[in-house]
Amino acid sequence: MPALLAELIDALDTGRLRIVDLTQPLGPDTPVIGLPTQFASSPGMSIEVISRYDQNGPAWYWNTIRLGEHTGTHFDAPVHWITGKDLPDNTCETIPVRRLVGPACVIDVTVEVAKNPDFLLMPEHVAAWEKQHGTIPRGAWVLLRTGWSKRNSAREFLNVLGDGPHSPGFHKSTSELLARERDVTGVGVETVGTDAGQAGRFDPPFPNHATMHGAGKFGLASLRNLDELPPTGAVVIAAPLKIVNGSGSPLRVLAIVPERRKARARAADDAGG
Ligand code: 23J
Ligand code: MN
Repeated sequence: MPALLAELIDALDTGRLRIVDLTQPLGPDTPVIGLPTQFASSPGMSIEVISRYDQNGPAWYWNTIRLGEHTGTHFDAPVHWITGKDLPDNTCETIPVRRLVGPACVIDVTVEVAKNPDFLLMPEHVAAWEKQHGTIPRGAWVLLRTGWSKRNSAREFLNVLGDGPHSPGFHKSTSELLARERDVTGVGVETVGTDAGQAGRFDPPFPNHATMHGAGKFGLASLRNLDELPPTGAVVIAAPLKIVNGSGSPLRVLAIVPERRKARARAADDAGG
């Protein structure tokens, strides 16, 4: 094996690197987005046994699943939005796989979102983050850490009030900055979609979808465990199913994270000179 890959495997074996699962469990209880009633809705997931070591298959167990492409932890391809419909390589099956792996930039707005569930990330927040952590590199996955995935019930997670859902997202100008000036690979969020809950009322509606997908960028929704990632230094692998003409797909999102060295090991090294 090439030394570089051997070192990767050794680092995973010894705990110098760790894999963090950024994925929600996927099942019939997985919450799906609710849209205004004039639009078709996404079905929740259903799962039905084909056979389970029984007369339908004496030695095997398997299921049939049915679900919308945008269910649970999922990927948004550029063709998902009308703004991205004519771009090259805009579907799940045509996206070059190199684009599915990239450095993570994690912007923590947990405190702001705790005070305001309709919080929108502004360019000023990105500027403040970059002052501390450096410029967001081309090809980065920008992950918005809101704490939203700690909302365990569907009711709290979707947070639908009399006037529709309330959850955080991006201001249009921030999506433009990330897509056009930083040339990110995409954005990832802990909420059910990459736009804020109230974004159906924004101009244009769902501006993060419109901007990101119009620029050929991707989305990741319903992520969790972002609090286990450092602001920079992790690598995200987000590979959707290769659905022909697919607009998106449920997927397993993994992050490779450098493990902060235990204080004890560091002290021993320091003592040893
Ligand atoms: C369709 C319409 C609006 C939205 C969405 C889908 C999503 O969030 C999605 O899953 O892409 S906001
Ligand atoms: Mn989606």
